Amino acid sequence: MKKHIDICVLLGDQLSHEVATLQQADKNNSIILMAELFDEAHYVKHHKKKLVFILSAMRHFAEELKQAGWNVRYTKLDDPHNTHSFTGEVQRSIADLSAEFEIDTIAVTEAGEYRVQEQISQWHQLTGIPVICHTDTRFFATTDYFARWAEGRKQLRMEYFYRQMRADHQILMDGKDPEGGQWNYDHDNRQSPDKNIPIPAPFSVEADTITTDVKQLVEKHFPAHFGDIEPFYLAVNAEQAEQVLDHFITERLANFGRFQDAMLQDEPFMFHAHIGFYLNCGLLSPKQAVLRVEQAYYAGHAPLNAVEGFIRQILGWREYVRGLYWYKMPEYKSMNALQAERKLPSFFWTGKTQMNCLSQSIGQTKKYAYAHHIQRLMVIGNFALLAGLHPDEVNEWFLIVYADAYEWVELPNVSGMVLYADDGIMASKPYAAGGSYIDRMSDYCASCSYKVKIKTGETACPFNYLYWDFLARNQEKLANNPRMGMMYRTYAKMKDENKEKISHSASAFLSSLDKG
Ligand code: DLZ
Ligand code: SF4
Repeated sequence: MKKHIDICVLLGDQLSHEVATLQQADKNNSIILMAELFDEAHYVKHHKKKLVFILSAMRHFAEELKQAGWNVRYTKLDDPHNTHSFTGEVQRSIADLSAEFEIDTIAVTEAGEYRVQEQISQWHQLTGIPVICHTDTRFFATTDYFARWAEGRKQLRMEYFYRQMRADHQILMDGKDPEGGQWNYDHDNRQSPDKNIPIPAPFSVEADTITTDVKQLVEKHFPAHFGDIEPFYLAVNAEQAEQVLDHFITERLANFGRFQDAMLQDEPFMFHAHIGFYLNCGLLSPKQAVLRVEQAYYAGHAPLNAVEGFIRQILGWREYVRGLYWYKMPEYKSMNALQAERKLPSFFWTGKTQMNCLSQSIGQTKKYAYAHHIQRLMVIGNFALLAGLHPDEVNEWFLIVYADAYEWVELPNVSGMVLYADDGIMASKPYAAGGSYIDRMSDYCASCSYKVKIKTGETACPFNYLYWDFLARNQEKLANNPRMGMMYRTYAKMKDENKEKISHSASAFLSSLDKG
């Protein structure tokens, strides 16, 4: 009689012993399926460093599983039998294993991306074997929790979701009240950078043989993909990812809050945590990260504005965008409320532009597969919004270039927060700004070919005239937004001559973009 087994599929962003598939499985009767797939590497052409990171982390995790006594069936990228899709690998495993085993179920934890969940939903019909799809318990909130919160609300503002999450999970609470009496300390979190405060060196680790092999594999199979493999600085297993979190808590957290929006020339990492890579692929537990940072506050190691700011990112924003993604997909992906149609300028792939803030942010993205939040939002994102770049192009770029990006987190941030393509489902107004905000929060403007104080003409900072031109172009759509009223009144009071100069400068700049 054949032995009964379950096939347990682990996706490349489920690299955690806590993931429900493993928690619910019986080691003696389970075969864990992991596979390196062209489908996943190609559907957008991921940054080379991101590919090295994910494939190396997958290989390290498979080794850990084997050492812990799991039976792992791992398909490498260059295995000649590799079908290169999740569905193909499930079907091939069943064909291979059926001779020896009776396969009772296929178990998996819900996918992060809609595209992959669609594939999972076909497995039962394709194979005839029952599929158990577990809830992803690594998140604080289930998709149902978010749907219950969202149902019947006119607006889905993160702030209210976050308050409910704080209360429900009793994080940073003083009974029924928020710790310190306020929910949000962002007014303390917008200090200009201070060059006299040393920025700690980021985590980095010597590549072991697994990572070295994967680097060669990626170079061989994906030579045309964007980005640099070296320097490879990312943690590739849970132990190293824990070290990155420790390092953040001891060295950076105290300054994280006040310098959250600050940018300095040639300083890609600032006081940020750089743990999104690990939270999003499973190497680090978001629940642990929140608890550790909360403990740091109660132990007196960091001020409340820093701790609350960090916790809002993880317990608030991260959970909220994931909830929103599943609540609004698939329609969310095709939204383009401002009818933005421009193609992505070629400098998004090279960093070669005279605009220093963009050159810095994109150059660092190419080198590190990372840029911090405010570079993504206020520099690159703000430019994409003001220049009217098509949401599909911007979404694809953000998904490709950042090693922490998966569609569930990237799409709402880009279509909702950056581009206002979702017509205000997420943000109460477009996150648009002229050059002076970048100047206040960085030292980029001092080394730029453009002059941030000049408003129009060839030497003017393009953000300045693009900002007003964006408002003028989208007047019909945005003028009635109460949070935009003041800016539209200011625009209305401008002399016609100045409005013409703005329009002329913007047209000249945008047509030069189109010409490449
Ligand atoms: C992002 C990614 C890449 C580049 N490669 C793989 C892979 O080869 N195998 C795999 O299982 N997962 C990979 N991933 C992560 C998946 O894209 C991710 O698990 C899904 O998008 C989640 O829905
Ligand atoms: Fe960016 Fe304008 Fe400053 Fe140049 S002047 S760095 S383009 S904000």
